[in-house]
Amino acid sequence: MSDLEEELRAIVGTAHLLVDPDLRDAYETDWTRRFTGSARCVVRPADTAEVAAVVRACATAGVPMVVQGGNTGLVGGGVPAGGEVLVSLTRLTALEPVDEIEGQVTVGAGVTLEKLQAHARPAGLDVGVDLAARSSATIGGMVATNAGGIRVLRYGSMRDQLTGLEAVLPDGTVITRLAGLAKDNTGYDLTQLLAGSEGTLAIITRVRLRLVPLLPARAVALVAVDGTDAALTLLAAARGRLSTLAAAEICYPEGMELVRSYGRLPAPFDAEYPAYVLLECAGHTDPTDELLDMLGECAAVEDATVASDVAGRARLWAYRETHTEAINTAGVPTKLDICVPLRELSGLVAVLSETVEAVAPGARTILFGHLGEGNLHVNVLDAGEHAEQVTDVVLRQVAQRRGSISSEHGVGRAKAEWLSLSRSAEEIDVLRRIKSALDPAGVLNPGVLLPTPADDNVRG
Ligand code: 2HG
Ligand code: ZN
Repeated sequence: MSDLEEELRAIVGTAHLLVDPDLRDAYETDWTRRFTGSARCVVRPADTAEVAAVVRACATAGVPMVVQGGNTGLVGGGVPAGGEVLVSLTRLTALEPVDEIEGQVTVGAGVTLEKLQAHARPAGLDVGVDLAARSSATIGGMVATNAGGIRVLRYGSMRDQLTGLEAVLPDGTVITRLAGLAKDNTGYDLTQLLAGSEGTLAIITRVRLRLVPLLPARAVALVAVDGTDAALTLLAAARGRLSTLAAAEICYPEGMELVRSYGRLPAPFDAEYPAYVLLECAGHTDPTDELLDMLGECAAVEDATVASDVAGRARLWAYRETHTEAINTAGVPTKLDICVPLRELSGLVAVLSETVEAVAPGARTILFGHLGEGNLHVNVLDAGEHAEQVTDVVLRQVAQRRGSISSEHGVGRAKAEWLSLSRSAEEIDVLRRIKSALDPAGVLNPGVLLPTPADDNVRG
């Protein structure tokens, strides 16, 4: 074992330094199987002090690190490119008591979203962000990637829940800002700077979040519509009429078919429709009537099925939430996560399949996502060796429509080369200056988020 490994072992203990390839394996490939690389070793610190000691040891040895939470990321930002020390944060699972006066909670970076939800709910509070990977996604990773999910329409994304954090800088310095003050104008907001920085500026070890009221009365509608324009008409009606609107999601027949055969689910309607919208309402009192009234009056509704009980709601959500698993079972997808202004959504959807097929004949394009934000998950199966061209042509369609090449999954390694489609040269220069101010030696997550300088104009 080398000096660095000996030092890391002294910090975390033998059981938490994984050098053997068999033990490293689960950390080295993302769960879509698209990104894989071999780490020098995996190190699993237990708390902030151990993370700081690990970072100091690696920085002194000049060895780069890649940071990983629940390994549910979809852009390759948490798996090694090759030769890094992989710092896994899943042992940072401390859960402090819910602060019911402030309506906030402080948790370790490795706590899963599901565990935090279970922790907050007995106090009548809930986490404002929710997403399908809740059982594995960790709070630290969700902050580092500014995760979005199915409730952004109501509560915003992860950065909007954040009131403070603790993090280890690339030289091992610890910054702690966990008082969770509602008002605090004392200069640059370091907490917000680290949200969405994808492990390139610091390692987040603890997080303080504001919680939202737990809303026990819910109603879900799966609505058949005539296409994307009709879905937007329904969204506008839902926004205008439903004071309790909590989610507005969209999917299309190709995805519906995959999901149905994967989960052996019955057809939700007697006929197939060009698009499906899932609406959820949530309140302290039953929102079902409000939802039914709106659906009854909206001309865009072709057919609808509504459920207010727990099992019925889960049954309807399954049509939307199992898309990722169903697609993964069908192959290794090329995944793109984009958003465009809502007025551009229909035009984009109309050209996506043909855009993909022009560079990857026979590829299958599956679309679904978060209608409220114009956020589509473009999943392409059977792109074969054309995955890169698929990424390029789709992201250019998005950029032409003033959209974002990464709506909620982050840039990671997957989109770094295309960053200039969404950010100006001046902005990228500022991002680089921030990175080199905090991480001059480039030891944290190299190759993630920022393109290597030579690539700047490759895709621009
Ligand atoms: C979702 O909305 C996730 O379900 C995953 O963001 C999206 O698998 C995907 O492309
Ligand atoms: Zn999503």
